[in-house]
Order: sequence, then C-alpha cells, then structure tokens
Amino acid sequence: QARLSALQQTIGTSTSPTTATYQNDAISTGSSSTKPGIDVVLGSQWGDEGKGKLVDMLSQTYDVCARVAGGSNAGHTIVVDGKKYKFHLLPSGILNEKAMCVIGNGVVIHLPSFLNEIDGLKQSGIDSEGRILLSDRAHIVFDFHQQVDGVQENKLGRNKIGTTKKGIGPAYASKISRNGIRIGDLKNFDFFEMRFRELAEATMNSYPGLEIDIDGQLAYYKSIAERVGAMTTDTIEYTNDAYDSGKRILIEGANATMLDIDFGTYPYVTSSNPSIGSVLTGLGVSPRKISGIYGTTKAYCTRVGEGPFPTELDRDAGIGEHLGVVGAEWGTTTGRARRVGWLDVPQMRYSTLINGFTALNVTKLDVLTGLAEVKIGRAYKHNGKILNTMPSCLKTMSEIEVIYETLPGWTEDISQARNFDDLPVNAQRYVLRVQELLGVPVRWIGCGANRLDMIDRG
Ligand code: 2SA
Ligand code: GDP
Ligand code: MG
Repeated sequence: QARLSALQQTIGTSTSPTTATYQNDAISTGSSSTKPGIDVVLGSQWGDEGKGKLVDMLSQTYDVCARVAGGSNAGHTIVVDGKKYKFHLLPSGILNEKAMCVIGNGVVIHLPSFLNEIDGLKQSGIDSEGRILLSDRAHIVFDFHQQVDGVQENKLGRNKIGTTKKGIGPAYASKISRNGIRIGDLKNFDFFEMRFRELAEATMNSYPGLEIDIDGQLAYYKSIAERVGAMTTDTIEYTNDAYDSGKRILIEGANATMLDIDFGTYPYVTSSNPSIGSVLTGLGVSPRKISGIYGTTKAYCTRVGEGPFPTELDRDAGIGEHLGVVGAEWGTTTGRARRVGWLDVPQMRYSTLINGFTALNVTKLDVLTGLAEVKIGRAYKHNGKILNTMPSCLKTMSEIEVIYETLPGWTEDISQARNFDDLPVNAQRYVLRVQELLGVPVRWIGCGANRLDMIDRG
C-alpha cells in the first residue's frame, strides 16, 4: 500500500475523491460477489477485448448467464488448462455446468451454427442441452441472410464494411422491416412455413440471381423444430422470475460499444446495440435491476473490419507487429488479422459515458511486456482545437490528430502475477494512469490467456 501511494504521488494522481478511493484494494465496483441481481460485462472498444474470459471466470458464482445482442458474428475465446473453447452463440458461462444459459430476444440466431456449437461442445465432454433457453422472440438468421451479407459486401467493393458475413445485418434488417421470423414461430410450423415462403420470395425478388431452395430449407427446419422447441421459452418471464427469487444473473455483451449501430463509427458498425441499452431491449429487464456494469478493454486497442481507428499502428512492423503477434490478434470467428493500436482515452471516455461502467477489466497487459515505452492516446485535436466529444462524422474522424503521452515500459514476465503488487512498477503505473484518465476503477487485470491469468482487485 505504501508503495502504491508513493506511486500515485509520483505520477501525480488527481486529488479527486473518486480516484483517491481506488488506491485501496477493496474498491467498490457496483456489486459484491454474492449479491443477487444482474451484472453486465460489455465490450468498451471495437470488440475482442476478452469479455468471454471474464464471463467464464465470473460465471462460476452466477446462476444464469445470458446473451442479449448480436449473433454468430461474436467470437469469445476461453482457455482452460491450455484447452481452447470458442463460443459464438452460446454464452461463455456455459462452462459453469451449474448455470442456466439464456439467449435473449435481442440475439439473432443461425440455428445450424447454434446446434453445431452445442454438438461440438458435447464432443469435448460438456453437455449443455437442458441448460440453454432460447427466447421465443429472438429472430432467426437464415442461410440466405448470410448469402445476402456476402452480396452486399461485394457490391460495396472498396467501401465494404468488413462484416463477418454471418448474416447479422440482413437478419436485423428483416426484423426491423417487420418480415423477420422468430424462434417461437417454429412451434407453429404452418405459420412458420407461410412466413418463410413470403420472406424467401421477397429476398429472391430483391436479389436477382440469389437462389433459395425453399423446400429444402423447410424440410431442414421441420427436422429441427422439436429439438429447438424444447429449448424455447418466454425468457422475459424466466429471467425476471430468476431475479425475483434472488438468483444471480450475468450478462455477456457481444461485439462492443464502438460497433454499436447508434453510438459506433457508423456505418462501420454491426447492426445491433452492443452497449448497455441491449440489456433492456435484448432481455426484457428493468434498468433498476442492474448492479455492476463491467467495461472490458484491452491494455491497447484492436479492431477487425474496416472503419476509423485513430490510434492505429502499422500491423506489419515495429510495435504494431509486436501487438499483433504477441497478442495473437486474429479474429475468433473469421481468422482475419485484427488491426492494432494504442489505447484511446477519448474513445474509452465516450464508451464510459454511454455505459456508465462501475469497474473496468483491463486485459492483455502481458502483451505490452517487452516494449521500451507504452503510449496512451490522450486527446483528439481537430483544426487545432481539442475535441471534447467523439466526432460522429467519418470525415472529421479521418482528420483528427491524436495527442499521446508516453510511459516507460517493463520487461518482467507478468503471467504469474495474481496481485497488483506482483506487477512491475511501470506496469502498475500504466494501469493507474489508465484508471486516472478514465475515472473508473480497474478491478481486473489480464496477465495471460488462461482462465486463471488474472488479477482481481475487488
Ligand atoms: P457484422 O458481421 O455485420 O456484425 O460486421 C459488422 C462490423 O462488426 C465487426 N464485428 C466484430 N468485430 C470484432 N469481433 C467480432 N467477432 C469476431 C471475433 C470477429 C472475427 O471475435 O474475433 O472473427 O473476425 C466481430 N463481429 C463483428 C465486423 O468486423 C465489422 O466491422
Ligand atoms: P471477446 O470477443 O471480447 O470475448 O474476445 P475474444 O475471445 O474474441 O478475443 C480475446 C483474445 O484474447 C482471446 O484469444 C483470449 O484468449 C485472449 N485473452 C483474453 N485475456 C487475455 C489476457 O489477459 N492476456 C492474453 N495474452 N490473452 C488474453
Ligand atoms: Mg471476439
């Protein structure tokens, strides 16, 4: 504690009452470890911050784990004893065999991928059937939505979004256009068939050349209707009942705030609201029930797909290459190389403003090990003026200049660190500076990919 206090003084920690309280190990982050209620893990950058790992770790003490937005575009990786699990539609809490997993109404579900994921998990020894509930109101992603995703990307050419081609945008478009089909519709197959024929025909009309084997698809959906029906329920009632009976509920955000259709770098975003609002609209719970809101951020920053990235570095050389290679920055769903850059404080402040994080999970601190210096993008400047808000316009985004501050790096291996004091002084200094600049307590610090490679300051 004395060492920390000395450090705080050296780096000029602000005297604001909020930051001062973070000097204690017992930081208040919005939820105690056994309190009933709803806690949320969200991505605060452009995704892949390591949400899955935190959800897996936390879920051991929760009764219910839920997904509320996105679909099989998401990729959450968990490493347990060196074995890698990759989840796309299943919540990462599925590895806690005592937890029920809910896929809320805000998620769009590609059923073949979903069932494959369950079957794949069973082959690795984890039986999840019976522990997963699908919202009857969740929309279905059909194969033709995925084909349309590909066609739209090709049409955009060099202006493409860089989607995962999992049909997410087209499926949410069907939902918003009010001709989508929902999981619960499968329980009334005649109704499902009528809606499917209409939607498939409308899609073929809009995309000449796109062939849909309507009868083949209907036969497939008939063959899985019973299996899917057994998992389908009114998850709004289920989740609220669970809350009322004192259960602990953990929500796993997918994608991230800067990919949010409203708040992200539009149009280079996904087609859902991966920020805090999706908990309400994608699960059907009141904001009064939410306690902890945990923002996950890498100790640096990555983005996969096209679009603005103010602190981006050249991924093929120098520090960018270090972050990409040491951080193993390749997409969990598509295998695409992720773009890499420094931590971006204006972006993180914006994300904090929107989500109201009660604590931060700073992951992959170990990836910075070995760098002589570490930079933080501290402010944006445009036309000679410091910006106070995140620009909404792509053109302004392309013109901003980032002002950096530089901190000394460290060379010591931190993979075995389990307490804040185990970290080298310069690593501590970096984390404290991030905490100070964002005004949110850093509760968790990731020191490696394995489940246990984590410092919990709570
Ligand atoms: P989409 O497919 O319509 O949601 O794509 C729209 C944009 O959203 C980005 N996006 C993602 N960004 C980070 N991680 C995601 N999941 C995978 C992962 C990505 C992968 O965990 O690594 O494997 O490539 C994800 N999903 C969507 C996407 O890149 C577009 O910019
Ligand atoms: P998510 O989409 O936010 O769940 O993140 P992903 O799973 O797509 O990507 C995060 C990657 O970083 C995964 O490969 C994780 O295994 C890995 N990871 C998570 N935390 C850490 C960490 O603290 N250190 C290192 N080295 N890897 C981590
Ligand atoms: Mg991911």
